[in-house]
Amino acid sequence: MPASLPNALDAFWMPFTANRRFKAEPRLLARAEGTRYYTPEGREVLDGTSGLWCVNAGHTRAPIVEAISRQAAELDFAPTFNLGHPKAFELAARLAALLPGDLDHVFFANSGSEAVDSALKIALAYQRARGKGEKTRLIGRERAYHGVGFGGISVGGIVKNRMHFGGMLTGVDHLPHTHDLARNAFSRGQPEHGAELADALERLVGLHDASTIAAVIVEPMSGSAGVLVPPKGYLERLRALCDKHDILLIFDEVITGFGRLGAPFAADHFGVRPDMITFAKGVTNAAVPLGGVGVSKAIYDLMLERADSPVELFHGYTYSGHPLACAAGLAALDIYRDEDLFGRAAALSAYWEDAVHSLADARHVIDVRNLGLTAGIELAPREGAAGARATDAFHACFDQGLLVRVTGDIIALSPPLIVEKAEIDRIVETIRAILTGLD
Ligand code: PXG
Repeated sequence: MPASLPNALDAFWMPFTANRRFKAEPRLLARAEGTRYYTPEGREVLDGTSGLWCVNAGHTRAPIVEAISRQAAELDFAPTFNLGHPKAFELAARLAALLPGDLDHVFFANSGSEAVDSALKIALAYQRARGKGEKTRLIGRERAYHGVGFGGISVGGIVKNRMHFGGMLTGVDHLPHTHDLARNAFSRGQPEHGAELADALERLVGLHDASTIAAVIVEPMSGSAGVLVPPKGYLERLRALCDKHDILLIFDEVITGFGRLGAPFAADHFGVRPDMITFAKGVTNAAVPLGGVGVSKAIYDLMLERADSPVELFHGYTYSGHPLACAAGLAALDIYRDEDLFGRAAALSAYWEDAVHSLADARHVIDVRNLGLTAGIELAPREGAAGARATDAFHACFDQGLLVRVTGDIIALSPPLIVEKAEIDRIVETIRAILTGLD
């Protein structure tokens, strides 16, 4: 390429990417079907991560493709501010039926980040509407990922996602994370130790007083931080403390929703009921961006009754309930139901657990953890070069035809729920061989 011409990849400032490195050595995906991606040269790559934890039913599923295309021809856009179109109501009703307990109402956004900011704002507006307007503090957790909006990074706990962006929201505090290699390494499913970490909420209540705290938000299982599985009893304790102190509990289920743990939501898997659930990703099988918040009947009813103006919530997006997203969501929910994909994930999870734990003695591995169809394989970091070993593993896997995610020195796996046992074997064998050959 002549020096005067810009690199054809130059204009796109890629998110969360080392742009120089990528553009010098690009890895492109051109096509996908089922559990496979294909590069522009036609090379096959097994998708070990459901894209970014989102293509739960596998890629380019025909009913979703057809639903989107029919919808685009019939009604491309309709406002949902004081108007509506049938599929937004239909999808909200289907989601309300799928969401646990009394989470009977759905607010639509377009991404997980917007879902999180929406849930935080609903929490604040709810406390104010019930006459507790001094309850404004939001409590997150170390190592949490709640997207990249200012609300999400404020309650989030991934240092690099926060440290460059100033003071963020005021009145935010954090619980400690639950990752404890010394006590819990190589746990199968939920680790034994750490339920007492939830008691840190008592300390925060002691520090700030419950009368100032609106809500606690946690990922029931942290995905982005590298599959951090909650210790046995931890979420139950957090729920009990929130009840004791009249604090809302929000589960961020952007990753854990739609079958990832072998149940519709992590709240079902753990048997713990939050007051709100944020979702995105798998709701449309990632074919069209969509996010949202499942809201309890108690919150919704009170807001409608007590709000100080006819519009109860001064919040929403041009594309809240976009017709294409709703059509894709309805088709995705049909596939999940008709193919019993959440049940399939539950049935496969024992095979998955055995397979990933067979890597316990692979080179560099210092922890293996799993839940549902997720796994984290933690590697010993290279001396003075945190993250470098896992990044090399990511590149080697891709070149060997396997897509994985890495964060720090952790390889994160979350295959589509349609994955076959032979594909699970291939994922594990590829990783073992690559780790054996890696410095
Ligand atoms: N909450 C959680 C729990 C998430 O995992 C978001 C919110 C934000 O969603 P949006 O749609 O705004 O990106 C997420 C997103 C990774 C990875 O590699 C994870 C996410 C996004 C991109 C990469 O682990 N999770």
